[in-house]
Amino acid sequence: MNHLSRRTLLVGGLGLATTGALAGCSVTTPPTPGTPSPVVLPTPTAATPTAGQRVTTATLTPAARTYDLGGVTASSWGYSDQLGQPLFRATAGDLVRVTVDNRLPESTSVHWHGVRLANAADGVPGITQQPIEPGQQYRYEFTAPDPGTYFFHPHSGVQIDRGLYAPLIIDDPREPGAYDAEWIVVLDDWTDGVGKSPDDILAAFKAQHGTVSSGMNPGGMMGSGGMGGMGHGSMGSPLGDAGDIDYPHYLINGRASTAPATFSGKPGQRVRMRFVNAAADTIFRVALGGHLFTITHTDGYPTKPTQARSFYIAMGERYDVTVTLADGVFPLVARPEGKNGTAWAIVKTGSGTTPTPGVLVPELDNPLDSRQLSADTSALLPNREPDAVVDVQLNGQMQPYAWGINGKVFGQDTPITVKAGQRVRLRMSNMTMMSHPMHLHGHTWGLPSNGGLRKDTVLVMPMQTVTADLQADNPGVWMYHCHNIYHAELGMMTTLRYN
Ligand SMILES: [Cu+2]
Repeated sequence: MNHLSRRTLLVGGLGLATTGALAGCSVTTPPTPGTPSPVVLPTPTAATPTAGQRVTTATLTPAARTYDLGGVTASSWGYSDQLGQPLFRATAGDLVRVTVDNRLPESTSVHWHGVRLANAADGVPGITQQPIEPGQQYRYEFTAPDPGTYFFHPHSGVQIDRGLYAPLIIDDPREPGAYDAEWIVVLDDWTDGVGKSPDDILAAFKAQHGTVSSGMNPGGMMGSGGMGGMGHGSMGSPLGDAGDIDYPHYLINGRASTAPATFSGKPGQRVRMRFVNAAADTIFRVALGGHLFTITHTDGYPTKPTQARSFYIAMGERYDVTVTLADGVFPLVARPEGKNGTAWAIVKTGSGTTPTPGVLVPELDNPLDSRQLSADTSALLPNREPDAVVDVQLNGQMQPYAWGINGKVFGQDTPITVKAGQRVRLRMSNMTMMSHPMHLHGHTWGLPSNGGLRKDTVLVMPMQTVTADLQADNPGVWMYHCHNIYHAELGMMTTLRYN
């Protein structure tokens, strides 16, 4: 999606329909010709709208699709013929009803990343549902309680490293709307259909899978091109090793650097930019040449407005910023940390020379990370001392490639068990030389060291400890894992559970 005004987004089709509770209907993607009629599964998450509750419906059709990344054609899997679409948009309090019609050759699932939904709709096969098998339909139903910028993706293997992701925007019915336009900017790292497939990369990692030790270990880097491209400078980056894989392409809104997306605006316009990092293994630093960002939200929740020339965004994180557009043509750059290449787009408000991908963007120096943010008072968890403190160690290393939590891989892990109603303090200590974006489903932490900043995905840097408080008010079995999908699949996952 290129430039779309807020109004265009609100009324635009994009496979989404909002209706009254009694008149629900959905806009479906036409079925792929030649495929059999799907089996419709019962809906374990069926919910009845409460009086006056709006119902927002959509159908997602994960299928094999071909994408033009900009002169580069990639056969992959996605939800739409437009990579990184369809945008799903609802209003806080809506009952969301999404039918997933699986046309993939393998089973799938959809996880609604960051949404504080009922556990049964969380989209984790083997934990909250059966996998959606090829040819089956599955319906997710949940109330989306909190406004913000989210996204959705499978929780099945390394499918997120294909084209299976799209933004999920929950609008605030009381949105102050102090902006003139809105741009959604989705970042990704890309190899599928042009380099090694995500499954091949995972298999190569597994082939050298070792034992997770619970001590400190050095990191390293693996290239996806030949699995041998070692050694990128992590020197000087506070993130240490930020990712393991050199991707052939880095994308903004589905476009490689050869044919960047263009955002068109007017000088003086105030734009809200909603950034989503849908990458599997890449942390980006983001800047808009010649401009200053005001960060207003992270992971959906408002922050104290904070100015930044650039910022880090890890896998699974979201940042909303506002920017006042200058007059001219500017590069919007997302540079993969510790890797070669760049994702970029063009912001055009007037005449000027179109920049090139190699353009120097001084704003990229010294980026902000979430440790420099604090919560807006409207976003604070009620002030309360923790009832329980849980210490979590993040372990692993590159050689042999192994990642785990508390010295265990997922499957051999000991779940984190808490009690309903507790205020739980997680202390996550990273014993490795890599950065791990740790994500908890169904909850949003408050970070006491950041004035209570709300996050559902927090980057834990090498040898650092992050303290994160949660209110146990959403019972179920909730995944807690690294959002580097290869780390997660190799074992860096566990669950937090209570009834
Ligand atoms: Cu990790």
